[in-house]
Amino acid sequence: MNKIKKILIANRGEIALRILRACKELDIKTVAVYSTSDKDLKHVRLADEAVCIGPPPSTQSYLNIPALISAAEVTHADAIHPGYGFLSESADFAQRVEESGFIFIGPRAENIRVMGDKVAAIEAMQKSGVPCVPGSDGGLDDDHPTNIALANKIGFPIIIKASGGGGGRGMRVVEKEADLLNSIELTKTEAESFFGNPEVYMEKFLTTPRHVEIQVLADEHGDAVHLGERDCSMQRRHQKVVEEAPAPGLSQELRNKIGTVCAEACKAINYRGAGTFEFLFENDEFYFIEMNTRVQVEHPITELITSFDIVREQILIADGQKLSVSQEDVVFKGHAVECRINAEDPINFMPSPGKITQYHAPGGLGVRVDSHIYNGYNVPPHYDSMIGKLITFADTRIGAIIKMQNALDEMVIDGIKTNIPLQRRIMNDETFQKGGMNIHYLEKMLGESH
Ligand code: MV4
Repeated sequence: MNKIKKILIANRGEIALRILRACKELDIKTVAVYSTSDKDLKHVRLADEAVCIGPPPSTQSYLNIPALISAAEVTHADAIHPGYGFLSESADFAQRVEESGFIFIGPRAENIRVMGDKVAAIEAMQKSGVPCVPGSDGGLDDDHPTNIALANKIGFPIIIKASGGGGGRGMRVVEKEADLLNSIELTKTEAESFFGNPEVYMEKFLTTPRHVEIQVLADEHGDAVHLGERDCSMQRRHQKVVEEAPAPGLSQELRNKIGTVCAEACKAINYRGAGTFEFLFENDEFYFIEMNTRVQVEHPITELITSFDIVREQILIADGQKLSVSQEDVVFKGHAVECRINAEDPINFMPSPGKITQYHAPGGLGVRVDSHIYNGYNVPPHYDSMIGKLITFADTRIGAIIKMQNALDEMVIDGIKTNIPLQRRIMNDETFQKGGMNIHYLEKMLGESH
C-alpha cells in the first residue's frame, strides 16, 4: 500500500464487517466507530481500535460528521470508508473528509454532487452517450402550455420526478393531460419540502421495465472497467428483496455494449472508485435513471460471477493505484443470487428487533453469508432491518436457486422474526424460477398491487 495504512469504517453491521475483512487481507489497520447501542457489533470486536461516536439515533452518530472526523483524527486514520447508506453519498461529507486531510474511499465530491442532482446526472450521462429515458431536457419551467406540449410529444403516461429525489422518493405518475398541472405543482411542493430543491423533470413512464444496473470501477488515472450487470427487479416499495447476476436473457453482446458505454462515461466525467449505473430495461433497451456513487448492498453477486473483490478495489483505487484488471480480463462465469435477510415480520413487514437466541448459518460450496449476527446478538431498533445477505453461486441460474432453497432451509434465526419464509416462497415461485420478471412482479405476487 502506498498511503493507506489505517482505515476508519464509517458504518455499521454487515458492510462494516465486509470492509474490515478487506482491510485485514490488505494488512491495513482498522478503526471501528459505533453508537452506544452498537458496542457489541462483531466488527467492533475485530477492529484494531474502536471509538464510540454518540447515542443510537444515526443523526447523532453515523451521520455526525464532526464526530467521525474527530474519531479519524484521534486514531490517526489515513482514510475513511463510508460503506452504503448513511454518509456514503454525501458530497459534503466527502469534501470535509478530504479538507481534513483524510482520503475518502469513494468518488470525488464533485462527482457525488452531480449524481445527487438527478437533472444534472442525466445531462452528464446524455452528454457521455448513455441512453436515457425520453423526457424533458433538464428541469421543467413554469410555462404550462410548454409542459403540456412536451408531455403529449413524449406520450402519456409520463412521470414527474424531483431532481433532488432518487430511490423512489419524490415522483408522481401522470396518466392524462388534465392531471398534469396539478401533478407538477404537487411534486414541486413536495420536492421543496423533502429535498430543499423544487426542481422537477419529466420522463416517459415505462410501465413494465426491469431494474438492471451496471457495476463499474474507475481509477484516478483515467481507466475504467465494467463488471457486468445485476437484475434487481424483485423489490417491494423500492426495497430490493432478491438480486441476481447476470440478468436473465441478456446477451453477452448487449452486456458488453451497455457496459462499455458506462465505462466510457466514467472516463468522460473523470469518475473515480466503484459506481453503479441504474437502468430501466424494457424490450431489450436500456434507459439510464440514476447513478449510485457507493458500494452497493448487492455487490457480492458481481464478485461471485467475476472473481473480483470490489471493496478491495475501492481501497486500492483510493490509495492511488491503477486498476488491477483490464476489461479483457473480466470474464463472467456462472450465476449468483442474493437474498436479503431482514429482521422483520414476513407477512406485514414490520421491523422485528430483539435478541437472536439461536443462529445457525448455512454453508457449503457456492454459499456465502455476509452477516454480522451471532448467537445472543441483539438487533437494535434504531437502524435498517437488514441483518445479512445470503448469496449462492452455481454454474447455472437454476443451480444457484436450488442452492438458495437449501441454504434458506438450513438457516436458523430464532428470537426475532425474519423474512426467511418470504425468501423461501420467492425461491419456490414458478414465475421467479422462469426469470426476467419486471419491477412490479413481487408486489403482484404478494397481492399488494393496485
Ligand atoms: C421510473 C419508472 C418508470 N418510468 N421512471 C423508482 C425508483 C427510482 N430509482 C426510479 N423509479 C422508477 N422510475 C420511468 N421513466 C419506474 C420506477 C420504479 C422502479 C424503478 C426501479 C425499481 C423499482 C421501481 C418500482 C417502482 C417504480
